This record gives sequence, C-alpha cells and structure tokens, in this order.
Amino acid sequence: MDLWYTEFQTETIGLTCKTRKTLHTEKTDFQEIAIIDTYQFGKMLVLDGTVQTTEVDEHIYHEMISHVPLLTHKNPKKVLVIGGGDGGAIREVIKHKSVEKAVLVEIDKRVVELSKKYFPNISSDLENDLVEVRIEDGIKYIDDNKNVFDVILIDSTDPVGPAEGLFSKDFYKSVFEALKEDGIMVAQTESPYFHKKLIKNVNDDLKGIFPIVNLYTCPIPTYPSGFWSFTLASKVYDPTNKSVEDLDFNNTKYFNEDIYRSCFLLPKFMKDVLK
Ligand code: AG3
Repeated sequence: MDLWYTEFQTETIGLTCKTRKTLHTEKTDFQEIAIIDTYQFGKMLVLDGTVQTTEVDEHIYHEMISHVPLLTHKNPKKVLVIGGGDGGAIREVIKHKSVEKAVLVEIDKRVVELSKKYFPNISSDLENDLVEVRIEDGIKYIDDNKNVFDVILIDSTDPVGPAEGLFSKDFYKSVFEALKEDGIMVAQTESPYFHKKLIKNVNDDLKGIFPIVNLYTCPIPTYPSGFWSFTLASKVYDPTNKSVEDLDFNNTKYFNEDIYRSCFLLPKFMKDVLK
C-alpha cells in the first residue's frame, strides 16, 4: 500500500509526498514531532504538521539564513541562533573563520536529540568546540544577554505555537539590545505569497527599532508556495551597499556571490507589500 504525507500549508492547498516510512512520532511538552522518510525529499523533520527541514533542500534555507548576515557583518565573532534545533544554521555559521563562538538556544531538547539521531549531516556541528547548545526559552535567554552578539539568527517555526513570541515587537527590541553596536539580526519571515501581512508587520516593527531593514528571498521547494523570505535588520552595515569579496569558503550548494548580490532584489508585488 502506498502511504502519502500531506502538510496542509493553508486551508486550501497542501504539499503531498509519497513516503517510504514514518521513522518517528512523538508529542513533547512543546509540539508534535514527526520524522518521515519520503521518496522526493529524503528524511523530513515535521513539527506540528509543518515541514521544517528535509535532507534534499535544507541547504538552501540554512545557507541563506546564515551567510547573508555573516558576510554583511564582515567580522562576526559571536553568533546566536534562536530555534534551529536541527543544527543546520549552526553548521553554516561556523564555516565563517571569524566566528569564535556560536550559541544555539532551542526550547525543545527532543528536536536536538532526534536531529542528532536522524539528520547527522544537518546536526553534525552541534558537538563542535565553538558551539554551545542551550535548551531554554530564547525569549528569556535574550533578555538576560545585553550587548553580547554580533549576529543573531531567528530560525523559528511558523508564528503559531511555541514560536509566536519570536515574531513580536518586544522580542525584536530585546534582540536589538542583545546585539553589539554594529550587530545584525535575521528572522525567517515566511512566504511572500501566503504571508504578506506578517512580512509587512515584521518589516514595520523592525523599522521602528533598527536603522537598516531589508527583505531577501529564495526558493525553497518544501515550504509553503515554494518561495521564502528573510528579514535582515542591521545597526550599521547596509547589506545592499556592499562590496562582495570572494567567499573564504566554497562548500555551499546554493549560496554564492551572485546570490548574495541578487537576493535583495524584490519583485514588484513585494515592493508594493512593503510600501
Ligand atoms: N524553520 C522555518 C520553517 C517554516 C516552514 N513552514 C511550514 N512548512 N509551514 C525551519 C527550521 C530549519 N532549521
């Protein structure tokens, strides 16, 4: 018998994958976790019914959330990832030679444990000496840390359930304070087609706090609408007005100098959304 898994991305559309096997399901204090082996995308991490990461396309998201802010900063030494318990963002962050310490703050320890078991290529660097993994609430952690980080990445789930508070203006104010005087933050901000209101709200909130705010996009086949956005907010460095030096690493699959230059170019409907 064929078994298929569907994520209902909105009330009227879904992504359906033929599955080889359901490897794990579990309800934690925070969410429902499933790990499903699919024919098209390999193993998939699913939280509360929403696809977070897959073996086949995870590199796009993780490279884009990390390399864009870290290269814009120029000399990032201390980096914080909030959420991202699968370890993919951390793996990309420590490719930057300037990074001396990367802290991961994930609320659900089972996400970290299961990622280590089922996604060794994504979670591989969680054991790296430069990396500190903390199981706690990112909102609380950030309130206790002022003027500490060069770059903060908000690698959250959708803005419902455990991640809701990670999309609030108060949280962004705390992120501003946790950053050093030339710090940069990036948040994943959902689909330009399906979540226009959210993208506009985040943009407006961040513009009230940071002097420089820019949206950038990339295609991600397994996320709603296949097209995704990130919002970068910066105290000093302007990501759109930069000289792009050669990357000092070449082990990326999606990201390169051309993508770095072009990811901030927005289609007309997106510019209209942000007006
Ligand atoms: N976090 C963003 C995933 C959002 C996907 N939404 C959905 N499928 N409805 C990804 C975490 C990867 N480290």
